[in-house]
Amino acid sequence: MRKHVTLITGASGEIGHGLIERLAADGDTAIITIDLRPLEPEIAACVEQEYLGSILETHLLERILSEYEVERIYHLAAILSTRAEFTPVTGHQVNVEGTLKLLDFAQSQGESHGRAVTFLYPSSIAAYGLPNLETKASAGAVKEHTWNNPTTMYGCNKLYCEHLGRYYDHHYKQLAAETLSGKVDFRAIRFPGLISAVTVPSGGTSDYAPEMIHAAARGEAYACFVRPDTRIPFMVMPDAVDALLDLAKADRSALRQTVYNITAFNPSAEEIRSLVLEGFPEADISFEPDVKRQAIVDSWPADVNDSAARSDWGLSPVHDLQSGFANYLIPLIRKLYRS
Ligand code: AKB
Repeated sequence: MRKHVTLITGASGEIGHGLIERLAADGDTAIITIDLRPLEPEIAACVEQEYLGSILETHLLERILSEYEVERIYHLAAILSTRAEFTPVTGHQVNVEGTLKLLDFAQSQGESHGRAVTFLYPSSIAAYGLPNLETKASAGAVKEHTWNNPTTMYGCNKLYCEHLGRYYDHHYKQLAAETLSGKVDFRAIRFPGLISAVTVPSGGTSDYAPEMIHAAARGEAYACFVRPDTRIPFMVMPDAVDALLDLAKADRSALRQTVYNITAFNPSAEEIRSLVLEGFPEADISFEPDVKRQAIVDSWPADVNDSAARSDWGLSPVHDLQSGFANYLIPLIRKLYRS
């Protein structure tokens, strides 16, 4: 009898950190992880088995297939938008070929145990591409099927993998004599920029918000790489983790889409600076826009319409902008750097 488990790829990253803590606290499932980097010791203590390596290593997935019955996959491993622009082929390998391997792995698991494997896929606002600032201003809160013309390798990868997931779920080997689709229950969230009080991101383009806050708490000067008027959607990490867990638990029959926007607030970079200054009045934050990274953020929507997530599976973030800063970010970040 193979043990039933939840698999998390990219487990050492920002979302993985919060997700493992929450899943372990719920205690409903044993967790196995894959990442190139080892988990922090207190997170590692929450997991059944930690595999060190790349999702591209076939032998790792084969080992897991022989040892465990995977019921749910959170496929978090990815190369983010800024990093992928420096190494687009590696970005494609990890983001697309890696996801294809995981989808195929989920299909094999589903076929071997006869039930669908739930596959949670974090997509991104990077899947959108608005051509200029006038369009961005007039587009307002964009719906999932609009403006799907990403300008980054990462955005292209995310958009394509949403389609790959839909293919495995609904159309896999559609010409075969027997029906093989339906073994992967694919569910994707287009995440906004995420801000965690306990980890700092790397390689993304929405990183200016978390970098600004963490630099202020460390007493370091920060030059923000986008203009003060730059606006994209954001959410604090605990709400992002809740959203993943809520979508994972949702009744399949309630889901009318495979891909859902989510958001909690959409401040300008200047508004983020003001809130950081309320928490850390000594903070030294200036603006030195990087023209090329600015262009990427300008191509992302100022807001997204998440009404489908709210009505289909009850998305309901706890924190708005004020509460996110006052009740989560500022107090926890203060504690992080004081200890
Ligand atoms: C990035 O900046 O690449 C990510 C994202 C918005 O998906 N944080």
